[in-house]
Amino acid sequence: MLAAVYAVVLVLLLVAAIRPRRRRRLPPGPAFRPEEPIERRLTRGLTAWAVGTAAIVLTLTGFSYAVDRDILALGHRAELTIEVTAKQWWWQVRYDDPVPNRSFETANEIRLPVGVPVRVVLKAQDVIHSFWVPNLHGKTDLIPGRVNETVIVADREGRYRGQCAEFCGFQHANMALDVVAMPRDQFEAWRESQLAPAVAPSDERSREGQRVFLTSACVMCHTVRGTTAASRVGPDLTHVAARPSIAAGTLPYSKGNLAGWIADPQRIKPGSQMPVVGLSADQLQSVLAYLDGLK
Ligand code: HEC
Ligand SMILES: [Cu+2]
Repeated sequence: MLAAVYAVVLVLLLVAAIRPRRRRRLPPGPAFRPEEPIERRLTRGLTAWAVGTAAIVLTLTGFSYAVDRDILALGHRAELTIEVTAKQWWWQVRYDDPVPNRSFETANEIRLPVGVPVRVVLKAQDVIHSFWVPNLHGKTDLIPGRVNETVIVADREGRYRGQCAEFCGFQHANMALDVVAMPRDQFEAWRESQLAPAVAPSDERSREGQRVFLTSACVMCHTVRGTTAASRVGPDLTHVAARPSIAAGTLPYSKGNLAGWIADPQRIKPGSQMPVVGLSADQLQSVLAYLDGLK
């Protein structure tokens, strides 16, 4: 429709550009008043023009209203609510459930069942961020002290990349989000696995790693459900080894990348809110064995 309007405007412009040449053939001399028939034609033409313009604007308003209603209705059909809290520079993701002990938290990843509308509640802890998964929806800001909402539906299975779309400081570019749309049953299985507390370490090395984790600075900032670690400064690590990436999409998940991150987060993401914790090489290996088991 807009293309048609554009084409009509261009044609009229062209006509206006060509016409004066014809006019030159008229007898010279000033015309104080157009003759009666010309005047009547002009009036009729202008009236038609005004009515046409009004009709087009009203039609477009109608379309816009219908689409907005559809989007709103989508929100009422939402079966799932996810609360996303943006922080410098990572995403805290909470899956809410009417039954409180069926809620859980993860970080930097959102999993959704395909074709199901999901309500996303957006908050920010420090500065303004913007939630943006280009293939799923438009940008919505996350503003400290305010709660915004958006509804997303993934029509096709697959992985979508999200990215903070509002400059939020030094590591703004390293604030990405993995969105994974999966079939309903796979999603439910994932949800059950996330609800479970962390698996207990099974060998000597990981047990030592857990001991180091729970007695060093890590415990001041991270949660591992099922242990005494229950701080919420950094991401929940209960199932960290099952995530596609670490540090908000900065590195794909692997034991090697995890080692690099824990040994020196400031080299990988300068300015990030995780400090270098002085661990010996042996302690680092144990912590790695422990975290890599948190599937
Ligand atoms: C002062 C708080 C603090 C301390 C202490 C701390 N962390 Fe972190 N940690 C964070 C924050 C904040 C992030 C998120 C950083 C980012 O992505 O910008 C993080 C991220 C991580 C991640 C990546 C998680 C993910 O899903 O992206 C791992 C793994 C991790 N920390 C392990 C540890 C370990 C092991 C220790 C102890 C040796 C530790 N942290 C100590 C605050 C802390
Ligand atoms: Cu941000």
